[in-house]
Amino acid sequence: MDILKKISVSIQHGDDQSVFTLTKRAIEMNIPPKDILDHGLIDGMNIIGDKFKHHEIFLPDVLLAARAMYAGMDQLKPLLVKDGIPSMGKVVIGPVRGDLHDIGKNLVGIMLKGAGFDVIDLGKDVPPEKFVNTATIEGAKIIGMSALLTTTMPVMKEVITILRNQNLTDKIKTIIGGAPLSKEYARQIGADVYAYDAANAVESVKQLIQK
Ligand code: B1M
Repeated sequence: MDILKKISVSIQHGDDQSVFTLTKRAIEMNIPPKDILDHGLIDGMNIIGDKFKHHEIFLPDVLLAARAMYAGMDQLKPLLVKDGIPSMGKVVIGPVRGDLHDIGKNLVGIMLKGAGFDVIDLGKDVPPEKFVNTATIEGAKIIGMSALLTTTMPVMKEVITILRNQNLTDKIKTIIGGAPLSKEYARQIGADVYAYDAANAVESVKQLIQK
């Protein structure tokens, strides 16, 4: 079994120690960090998601997989973030109110930092006003919101409504992401852009910041 497959399987077993050791080894083998992420860690997490959906595993298994995911991500982080490059601008990010899924958002944050953006990470379960207030106070031009639950998706529209009511939509652009979202949903709620993964989020933010 190749090492990326082994990482994926260890994520599925929730074995954080193996994920740590295998990720370290993959880095030493000079496998590109993006490949370790996509074909190892994220692959494992996607399989966990499918099994959970079909009731083959339960919530504690998902929690263990998430912990194992961080054992790998923490090692990749310094490789994806380059220090000392001039700031491309500020981006406020977080999962919306009611949403505790932060792995994808953290990846987006890591990749944005790597591309030279100042990332203001609001953690998780972020109330709509907090996105707008922080962006205003910090002079951020972009608000990035994530939602992994169909029940939390509508909170994104609340943020956009606040921006509209305060006439801020020209100054502050919005990007949304997360597994249940789509380009069509972004259009429906008036978000400026939808990004399907972390690399696409970086490209989209670069384009938005130039507008
Ligand atoms: Co939950 N969960 N979960 N979960 N969980 C999902 C989302 C689910 C699809 C699983 C399933 O049924 N197949 C399902 C949602 C169903 C739905 O709404 N239709 C679900 C459920 C039901 C729940 C609970 C309600 C379960 C319960 O309590 N009964 C509960 C809700 C908690 C809450 O938020 N209030 C819950 C809890 C949890 C854990 C805490 C155990 C854990 C989260 C741990 C953590 O994040 N620290 C967890 C996990 C891990 C998952 C799955 C398995 C994996 C999510 C993940 O991290 N993926 C997930 C199944 C799935 O998504 N397939 C599931 C890896 C990550 C890299 O991908 O987050 O999609 P993702 O991010 C991607 C892109 O989407 C994009 O880029 C990222 C990198 O490529 N992206 C952005 C993400 N954010 C972006 C922002 C951007 C741009 C792009 O711009 C700002």
